[in-house]
Amino acid sequence: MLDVNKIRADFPILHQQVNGHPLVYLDNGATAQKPRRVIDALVHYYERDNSNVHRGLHALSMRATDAYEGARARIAKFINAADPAEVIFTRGTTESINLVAHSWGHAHLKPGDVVLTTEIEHHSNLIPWQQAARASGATLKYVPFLGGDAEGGLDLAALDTLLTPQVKLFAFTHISNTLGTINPAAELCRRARAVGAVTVIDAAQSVGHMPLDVRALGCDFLAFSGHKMCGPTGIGVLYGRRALLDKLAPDETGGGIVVSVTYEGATWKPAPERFEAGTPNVADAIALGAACDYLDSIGRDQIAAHDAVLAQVAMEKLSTLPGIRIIGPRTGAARSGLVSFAFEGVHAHDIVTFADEDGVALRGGHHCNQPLMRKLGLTSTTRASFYLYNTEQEIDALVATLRRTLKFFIG
Ligand code: 7TS
Repeated sequence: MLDVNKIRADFPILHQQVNGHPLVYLDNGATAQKPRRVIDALVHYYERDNSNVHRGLHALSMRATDAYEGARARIAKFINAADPAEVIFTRGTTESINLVAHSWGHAHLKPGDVVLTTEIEHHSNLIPWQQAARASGATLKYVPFLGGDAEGGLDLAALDTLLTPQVKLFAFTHISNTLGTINPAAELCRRARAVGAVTVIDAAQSVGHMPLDVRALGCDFLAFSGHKMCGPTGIGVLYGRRALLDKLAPDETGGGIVVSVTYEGATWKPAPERFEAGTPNVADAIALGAACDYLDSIGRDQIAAHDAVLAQVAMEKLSTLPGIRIIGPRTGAARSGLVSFAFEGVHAHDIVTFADEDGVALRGGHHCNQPLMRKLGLTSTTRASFYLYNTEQEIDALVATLRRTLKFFIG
């Protein structure tokens, strides 16, 4: 069990009033708040060590380089990568997936090939594959999702026919940011590998919320963002298996990635430098390392259990509201700590605006899942997404504000 009161004390931002009410922050799927340890890491870096990395021989540059490379090693450990060189710093999940789609896609995809993804992806794990398929002449196919009690679960039986030797790459989300579905990622990787496909996992919603081990998952690439796991914005990671990375050309070129340059051309350093052209985001990378320390000091297995309890409590309490449609897997099914819902006749943006008046931060909209929304027969949902510092009392505040909103709109 998490000591939530103690955890809340670590997050300065949580102790404020919004519109005259204590802040109830339930928009963690969009971005998570930052503990003091992460904020301190940023301040420490800029007050003591700020310098460019990999270039200087002076004290500050060496300290900055050590801290930056130390953060890489820390993050490798956090996801159990075999080698820190398998951790490439990017701006976030979106940039990580684009890097694979551009570099890997350009080198490997050709007409007749199939790229497989799923119907429940965030646009960031959808549009890059549409573009890569278009550019190469490959075909993009989708694993459908189920309805009923398993709503939002992938149709694993359909994989039997979809996973053919023509499939060169299978990209799927670990956790859906709209449905809360937790996909059986290790099984998906195993089945993809059996037909020789490369796997890409979008771990944006999972890496800070549950134990994650890239070797146990058996994936080739895995993408995530620092800001959803208590780290800063503007920093993220692409994990790639070393054997694959060393065969890929960089997506972006410039300083820092070369062994030798002539007026005619250039040769690349190995990973990770090959993929980090220009001055990297040193401070945020270091603070992401601090976020790993923080989450491990709490325990991601404990965070996952806490998230799951809050999601179950939220679903039970929300289901007492008249006319609610809760989206995603039902009680007992694999579901993460987020709950999306909709009410006939009340727009999600109105719900979020009313909730804000009561100090409750929610998200309303299509959550960058437009094709999924259409399949669900919706234009938008309201989403409450939980994290380690949320409490059951905050779910009561959520239900209370929703009751007030429903009374206003429906009577
Ligand atoms: N993949 C998933 C599953 C996500 O939830 C998000 C962001 C991304 C990719 C993109 O991450 P970024 O850091 O590169 O932007 N999801 C959300 C959300 O649900 N609400 O705001 C952002």
